[in-house]
Amino acid sequence: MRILSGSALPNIPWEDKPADCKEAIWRFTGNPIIGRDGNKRSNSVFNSAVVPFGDGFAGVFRCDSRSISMDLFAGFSKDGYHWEIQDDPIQFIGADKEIAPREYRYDARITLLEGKYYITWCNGYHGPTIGVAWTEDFKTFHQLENAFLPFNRNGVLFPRKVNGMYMMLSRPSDNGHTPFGDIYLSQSKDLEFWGRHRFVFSTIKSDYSAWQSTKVGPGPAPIETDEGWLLIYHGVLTTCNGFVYRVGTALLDIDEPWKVKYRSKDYLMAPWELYECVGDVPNVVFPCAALTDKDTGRIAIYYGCADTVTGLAFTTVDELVRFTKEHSV
Ligand code: BMA
Repeated sequence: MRILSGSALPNIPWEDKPADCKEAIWRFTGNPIIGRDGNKRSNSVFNSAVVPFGDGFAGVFRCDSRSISMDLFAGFSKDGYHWEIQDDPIQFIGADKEIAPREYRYDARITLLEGKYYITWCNGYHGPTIGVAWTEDFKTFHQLENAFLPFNRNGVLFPRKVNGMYMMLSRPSDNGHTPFGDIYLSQSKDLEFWGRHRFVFSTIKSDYSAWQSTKVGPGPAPIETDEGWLLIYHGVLTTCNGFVYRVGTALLDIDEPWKVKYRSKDYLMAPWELYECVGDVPNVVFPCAALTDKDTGRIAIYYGCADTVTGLAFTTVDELVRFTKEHSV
């Protein structure tokens, strides 16, 4: 199985799978890689996105402040493990004055598309919607129109046009801690006007695959493979103690990515480690970024842990594709 998107990334953060590990995804032994005090005023650093940049890496980080305001901060790393996150939030420029004022910003994804890094995030505008911006240097961020009406979360762009259209996955929601949520795909000719909305997949309302029975939402930018678009997503179960967030995968058709070829019945990753089970919101693993190395098929996943700290985990295209096909719903 081969990764077709992106390029070779010989410096991808990496640890081999431990000999006794039975999982398709294994955690970095030094987790969490970013603690809750990742910048000057942070209460927590989680649900963040990173990409290769220059001879290292850059990212857009969700840092909730000590007044508990949610905002996005640029960060840089030489090795993908050690991050310098700026103390001041990103100032987006160029937005129409109607949508420019900041309400809140969180849970960014980054997609390298036609030579620019596009940031999509949950953007407050009379309720949560999907903000869109681009940067070339992680210094100046140009904000475009919000993609959708409120309420929506978890917008993520595909890394190329498909059939001449830009494509975005998202999860329409409500104005609170949404107790529902299915994944949809929307299309655009210009990254401003979005339409041709297509249903992708929903929750599974039975104990057949209960970990994804309350809501599902797209995670990192889809990875193009020779078996289809590989989507890493989160699935949520409602328990008597609140929501539990786990990780699943799906393979979407290359030319019609709203068509699901395979989708994991069993989760691939769940809150098992203490830093995932204990924090400001317990029992959350929430993937927002995946680095890929085209040459080796290696994948490094960055994920939020218990809405408090940031973790790193490893897998390969072979592991994810095989698991998704062998454990498909
Ligand atoms: C979701 C989002 C995420 C968060 C998760 C668990 O609705 O707000 O940012 O990680 O809830 O609290």
